[in-house]
Amino acid sequence: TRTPLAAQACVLHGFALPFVDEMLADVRAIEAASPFRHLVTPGGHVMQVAMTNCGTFGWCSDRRGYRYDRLDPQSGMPWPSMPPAFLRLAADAAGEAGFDGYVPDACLINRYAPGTQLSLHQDRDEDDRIAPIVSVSLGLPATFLFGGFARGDKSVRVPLQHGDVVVWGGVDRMRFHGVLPVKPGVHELLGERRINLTFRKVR
Ligand code: MD3
Ligand code: FE
Repeated sequence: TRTPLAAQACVLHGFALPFVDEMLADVRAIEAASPFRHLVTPGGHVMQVAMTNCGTFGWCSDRRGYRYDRLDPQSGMPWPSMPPAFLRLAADAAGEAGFDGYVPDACLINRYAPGTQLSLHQDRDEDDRIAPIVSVSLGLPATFLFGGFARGDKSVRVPLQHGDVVVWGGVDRMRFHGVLPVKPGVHELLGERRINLTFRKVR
């Protein structure tokens, strides 16, 4: 089933479930080459969310700023390539939401421990500000904050479960969004973790 959030944003409940086993095996291979790490923000804060990437470009943050890079700064090697199952899921989900021909060139993988939150922000480091972002939630549930186009706009709370996919693009691409602190719990496949994959078109 599908829950509309706005004109060009929706939740596809359970859409990723048929892909989960393959995706988790792929995440294990990705983290073996490019481990999850806590990035430092330009302001000098260590991010609560642990991150890694796959695809042509990976999102990075350090004291110099936010950017996309072809190389993992920790290994000096290119980011692991985008697994075929990731590309298939991203394109299928985007198509289901009305965005045909979606080919992402980056996948940011976020790992949340219980208590971890992601404060309200916009995704503005991509050159393409129209192409959809496809987000896949795995493991512990979370409450997602779906806001407006200014930080102070009212936001709605959207519960996200293991296997849910959110797609947002077009006019809704630049909305503020965030994640409330993940509640303590143990997921049967992932244990005390939530993993979120966000597919992006950077260039
Ligand atoms: C709908 N990640 O990595 S994804 C990020 O769960 C990020 O890890 C969050 O925001 C996470 O940049 C949220 C789901 C999502 C994100 C942003 C949206 C859905 C959205 C923006 C507008 C509408
Ligand atoms: Fe974001």
